[in-house]
Amino acid sequence: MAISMPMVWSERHRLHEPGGEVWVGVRTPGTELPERAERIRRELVRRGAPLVEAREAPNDDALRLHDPALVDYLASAWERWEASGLTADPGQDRVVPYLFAHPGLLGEVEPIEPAAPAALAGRFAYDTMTLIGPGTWAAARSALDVAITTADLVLDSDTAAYALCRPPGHHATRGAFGGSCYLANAAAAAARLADQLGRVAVIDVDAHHGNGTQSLFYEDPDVLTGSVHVDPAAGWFPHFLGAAREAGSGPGAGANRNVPLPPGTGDSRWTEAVEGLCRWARQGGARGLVVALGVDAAGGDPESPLEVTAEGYRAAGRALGALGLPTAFVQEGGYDLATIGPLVAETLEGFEQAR
Ligand code: SP5
Ligand code: ZN
Repeated sequence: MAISMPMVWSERHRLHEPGGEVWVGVRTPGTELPERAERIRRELVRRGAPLVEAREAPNDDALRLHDPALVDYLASAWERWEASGLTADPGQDRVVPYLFAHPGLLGEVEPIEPAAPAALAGRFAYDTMTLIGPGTWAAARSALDVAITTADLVLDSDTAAYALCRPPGHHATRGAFGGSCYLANAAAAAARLADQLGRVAVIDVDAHHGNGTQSLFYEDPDVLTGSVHVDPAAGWFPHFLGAAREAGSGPGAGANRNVPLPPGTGDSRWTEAVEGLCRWARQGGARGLVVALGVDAAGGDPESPLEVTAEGYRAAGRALGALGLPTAFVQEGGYDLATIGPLVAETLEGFEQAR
């Protein structure tokens, strides 16, 4: 077997070195490492995928889904942090939020623009784990270039392409970042496809609920958003969102679908859930597809308790391919360095097998 769809990437992903994550107040090593993308690239090249360098997309295209305040913040967060002296005293070499502009704190009051960089971080970050370092902005911005270049290749070729995005994006919302995500890569690809194709679907197979993608299109009937994930209510990120009852609202009512699965779920129930989302997207009239391709549902991944195998990912690829739609794959999570490349490759091969 070989992979014929192009893989789009940017070496600028390497500029993002999260430097771990602050989890329950403790700086832990973290798993969203630069090596992830290198492993995937090597494996797909080995299987024949043509490598394409991302083109720089204009900011107006790339950033249109986000609040300009979030964009301005992310672009300047590291410089503000460094200038504040926090790197020396108390000696924190990444941007970490200090308190949060929680709705329970603010009520109806418009918050002050705080002078303290650690306070400002808590206006835009919704967790403590998603750290910002010197190259984070450049890398996050390049991941959007990768996603948009991929969508353009799909539109030009009418077939499929793969976006090797890093950092990932499906947890980023219009105005906030978290879950190792800063900017919404898959959503940007979906918006690009929807511009040309009308109604499109995002099917998110990452082990975690795609809360950012969901929220960006929650009221939009023309971007169907479906996600299969480990049940957040059972103790998994993002904890507060991802229930089956979240179905979209207003004109988007019915255009969001969540399939939470119990910890320990393996191939058969997981691939059935993916197939169900495929049927839902077809019945909903999707003319294009974005696959938010996290491979952290694999057994052995350190960030999720799902037990999907390489054969499960291949089966998911076949189901997605059988839809016959112009398709952009966008990389999300997947943290087991030994298997991340093969798992992505199996999915893409299954997809091409079914075309
Ligand atoms: C894109 C993506 O997959 N984001 C997932 C982020 C979930 N991170 C939650 C991390 C929770 C703390 N991890 C501790 C691991 C201890 N083994
Ligand atoms: Zn994930």
